[in-house]
Parts: sequence; structure tokens; C-alpha cells
Amino acid sequence: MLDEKIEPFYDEVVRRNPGEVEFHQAVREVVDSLGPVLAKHPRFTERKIIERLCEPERQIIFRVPWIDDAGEVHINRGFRVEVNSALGPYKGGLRFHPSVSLGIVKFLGFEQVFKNALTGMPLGGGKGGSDFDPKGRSDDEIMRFCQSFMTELYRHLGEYTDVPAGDIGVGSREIGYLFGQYKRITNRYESGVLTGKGLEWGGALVRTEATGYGTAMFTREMLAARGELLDGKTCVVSGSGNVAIYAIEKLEQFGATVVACSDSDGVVYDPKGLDVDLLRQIKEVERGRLDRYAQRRDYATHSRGANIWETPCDIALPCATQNELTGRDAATLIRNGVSAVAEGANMPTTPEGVRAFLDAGVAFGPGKAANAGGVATSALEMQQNASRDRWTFEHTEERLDEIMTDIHSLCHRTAEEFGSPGNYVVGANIAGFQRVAHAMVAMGLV
Ligand code: NDP
Ligand code: 2IT
Repeated sequence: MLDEKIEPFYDEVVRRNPGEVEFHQAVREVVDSLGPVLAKHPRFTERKIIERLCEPERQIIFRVPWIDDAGEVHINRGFRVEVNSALGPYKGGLRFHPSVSLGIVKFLGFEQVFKNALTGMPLGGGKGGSDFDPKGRSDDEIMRFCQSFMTELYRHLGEYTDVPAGDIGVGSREIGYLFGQYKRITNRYESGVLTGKGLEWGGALVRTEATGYGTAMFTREMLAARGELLDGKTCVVSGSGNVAIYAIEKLEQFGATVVACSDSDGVVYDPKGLDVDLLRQIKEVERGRLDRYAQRRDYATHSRGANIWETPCDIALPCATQNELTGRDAATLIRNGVSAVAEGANMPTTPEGVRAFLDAGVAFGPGKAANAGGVATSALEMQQNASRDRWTFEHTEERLDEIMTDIHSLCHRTAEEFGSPGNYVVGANIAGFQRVAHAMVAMGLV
């Protein structure tokens, strides 16, 4: 699609998908980068590759009834959007959060297609979830919800069809209950149908750490491309969930000091550097809130309702949720001297924020590249399941490091090749798109 065709195309996406603002935003961000690659390959336009990518192959919406511990009946909505399978089975996480809607799942599934292509692994893209709120729910309530959710979803899954994993609100506990119900209904021990499984029953070492570790590795590569090191840098990481915790751990292993993290209640500031073991104890073992951290650690403070992006830092990693870092926040970070930003979360920076970072010359790693380590390690888990093998932590982490280094150089190189040196947004969008588009052309109009 040439530049003059982008506006009418985008208007049509908005018209066909009313109210799905996050989906519109994700489409816009990709399409705006594609002019040069469409000019080079007219076939992509003729075969309507972008139009096909913006229409998911299949969208499933279903009712999820369940009963809480007090005997009250609840009805939630479940989603699975299977966006594209040109490169492999649909692959992408499940999110349980009250904000989940069709538009959110579609934006995540759309992003996932390009991210998965960047990994170089044989993965298509999809995403799912529910507006179920797991906060404050007992273990048994979570189990009953997961069982009800899988009772509908199982018919759409399979190791060669669609392979979910975790995302916000879904970790190894939930994957366990989902797998148990899938196994019971199908009477198949099909390890490759879900990733992020427990280590005792088919899970892969490093999958838990992979997204956060990978984001830190991508950050290291962006700095290296500018002749800089993470060692000695001051970092801020938003969120305090799976991605944030392991991003913090790896940044600290690389010699950086991470002075702040957050949750939806507030911000913890720890000028001596966050203690990851304490964070893990509170978030993973106790499933508690972040204010406990400050209660247990000297010098650390917890500020309710504070904005984490006001904390001065050299490097910022948004690792919580979409649109958590605005144009104003970007201006504050730039004023405070930030030199690199890598997105551990999916689309955490608003379009105004992205523009501000690019204009200011900040090294900016978009989520579809910077957080691809999670899904890449899911593919390594599938590989181990398929060959009934089990790799060591060291070997798996080495593979993850190679993959992240390759994604960085692919994005860097592609940005340069298409006339936007240093712009990882353009590099990631074009590189991911090209892989999917070539496969779609080869497979004909399906
Ligand atoms: P978790 O559920 O483990 O943690 C989410 C964190 O983000 C929590 O600290 C949570 O705070 C905060 N958060 C979530 N929603 C909001 C919100 N609406 N407003 C403010 N804070 C919020 O999820 P993950 O760490 O797995 O996921 C974080 C991000 O990373 C998401 O964007 C996800 O899509 C992305 N991602 C995850 C991957 C994975 O493998 N898990 C892979 C690639 C990307 P609170 O507890 O207060 O809600
Ligand atoms: O956004 C993501 O890449 C994920 N939530 C992980 C997907 C996966 O299938 O491992």
C-alpha cells in the first residue's frame, strides 16, 4: 500500500472494528512503517496482505460460567482470536484481567504475529483471555474458572493448531489447571498444547524468566550498538509481575541498579537497588501487594498513586500494561536524561510517547522485538516437548540470548536498509511483516 492509500485503509479498519481503540492503535503503528517495503514488493499490495492481516482468521467468543467459594454464580466472557497461521500454529498468551475486551485481545494478537515472526521460530499469532479478575480469588476459585474456560476452549486448541501460554493474570498455576482440564476432556497427554507449564510436567527451564531476561538482553544490545554498557546505569522498571521481576534480575546481573518498580496501587523506590529475592517472595510466594516491600526493607519507600516515570533514570523499561507511558511521561524521562527505553509489556508507550523518544534520539525498543524472548522460549519448550528432551538452564538461556541478539541485529539492519537508521520501530515492523508476507504470498489466497 502506498502512502496515499494508508489513510483510507486505516479508516476502513476503524469502520469495520468500531470502538476497538487499542486494535486501531496497533494497526496504525505497523501500517505507518510499511510504505518502503510495499514499494519494494508490489506483490504484497496486489495480494492484499495487509488487509488480510487485519482480519483475524478466526475469532472465538464464549461464555464462562463458574461458582465462587460462597456458592454465587458468575458469568465471564472468554476470547481467543486466531490472527494468522502463515508461519506456524497460532501462538500467544491468555490474559485474565477485568479490562480484557475483544479490542484488547485483537491488538495483542495482531502484535503477536509480527513478534513471533521476528523470533525466526515456526509460530503463527493469536491471543486470548477473559474479563475475569483473579485478584483476591482463592486457589479453588481460580481452578474452577480455568476448568470452565478450558471446557469451551479445548476444541479450538492442539499442538499443531493453537498453543496458548500465560500473560497478565495467567502464570504457571493457571496453566496447570488449564492443562489438567484439557488432558481430562481430550484423554491426551499433549504437552505441546500449552507453554509455561510446571517444570515437573513438561515445562522448560528459563520460560518463567524469559520475557524479562530477554528484554534486558535487548536493552544491552541497543546500548552496545551505541558503544555503551548497562554496567553502572540507573534503571526504572514499571510493574512487578512476571516480566518486571526477571527484567530487574537480569539488569542487575548486567551491573545496573534498578531503583523503582510499581503496581496499579503505587511505586516502590529503593535507592540502593531493588532486592529481587524479596520481590519474588512477596509477589510469587505470598501473592501480596507491593507496599509490603517497603515495610520490610530499610531505605525503600512506597508512594501510593505515584507516577513511576517521574523517577530520574538512564534507562526505562515499561513492563506492566498497554498505554502506561504517555507523551507527557516521555517528556519527563527525556528531561531527566533517559538514553534507552525497552518495552517489556505490549504497547506500553502511547504513539505520542514513541514519537517523543524517536525525536529525542532515545534508543527505543518496541515490545514486539524487546519482549519476544518469552514467546521464543515457548517455542523452545515446544521443541523439547516434541523431542521428549530436557535442556539445562544454561543451555536454554544461551539459546535465548542468541535469539535476542539476532532479533536486535535484524531490526537494526532492516531499519538501515529501509532508510530509517536507528529506528527499531520501523526495523521490527518491516522485518516481521516481510517474513509473514512472503509466506502468505507463497501459500496463495487462503
Ligand atoms: P503479571 O500479571 O505477572 O503482572 C502484571 C503487572 O502489571 C502487575 O504488576 C500489575 O499490577 C501491573 N498491571 C497490569 N495491568 C495494569 C493496569 N491496568 N494498570 C496498572 N498496572 C497494571 O503479567 P506479566 O508480567 O506477564 O505481563 C506484563 C506485560 O508484559 C503485559 O503487557 C504482557 O502482555 C506483556 N508480556 C508478557 C509476557 C509473558 O511471557 N508473561 C510475554 C511478552 C509480553 P497489579 O498487580 O496492581 O495489577
Ligand atoms: O505477549 C506475549 O508474547 C506472551 N504473553 C507470551 C506468549 C507465548 O505464547 O509464550
